[in-house]
Amino acid sequence: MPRVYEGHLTPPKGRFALCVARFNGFITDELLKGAQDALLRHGVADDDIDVFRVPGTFELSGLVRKLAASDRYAGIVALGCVIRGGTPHFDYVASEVSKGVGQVAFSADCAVTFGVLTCDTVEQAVDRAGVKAGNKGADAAVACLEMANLNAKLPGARPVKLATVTGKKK
Ligand code: INI
Repeated sequence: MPRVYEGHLTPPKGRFALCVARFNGFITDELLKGAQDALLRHGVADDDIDVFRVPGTFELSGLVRKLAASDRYAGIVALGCVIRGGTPHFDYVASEVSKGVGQVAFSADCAVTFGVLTCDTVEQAVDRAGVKAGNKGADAAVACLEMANLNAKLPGARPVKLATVTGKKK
């Protein structure tokens, strides 16, 4: 029989970072609540969740890169919301955050997932922040948990540093 590696929805050792943009806060606050609730309901301890806030979605990638490099997290979730306006700004912010967080996800040892909404309208964003289309923050948190769980099982996996952000050993 082949040996199958897959992640389960149970917390591995280590902390989770939820990185959230304040821009479009009426949406991102809901993504954050969804992400936090999803982790807690899957057994992640409240004390093992750190929330980091940045001004806008553009700032997420830099923060996610630094947190991944700290080796202190089993998982990092990026949460933001970009809504198309009348100028090309949307395209620049959406493109940079997807590339930036994607690059970190590709190279980091920890799980990095993408809970950034890129919507044409406010209504689409509302639907994806807990109304008609579920909560994409919760979805990204569950995906992060699964990947963190899988990472811990991979052959040759390196253990995450079990320390809080302030350096206190757990
Ligand atoms: N930031 C967002 O998170 N969402 C947006 O829709 C958005 N728009 O459209 O402008 C936005 N802009 C701010 C950007 O993320 C940076 O914070 C800003 O450019 C400073 O670097």
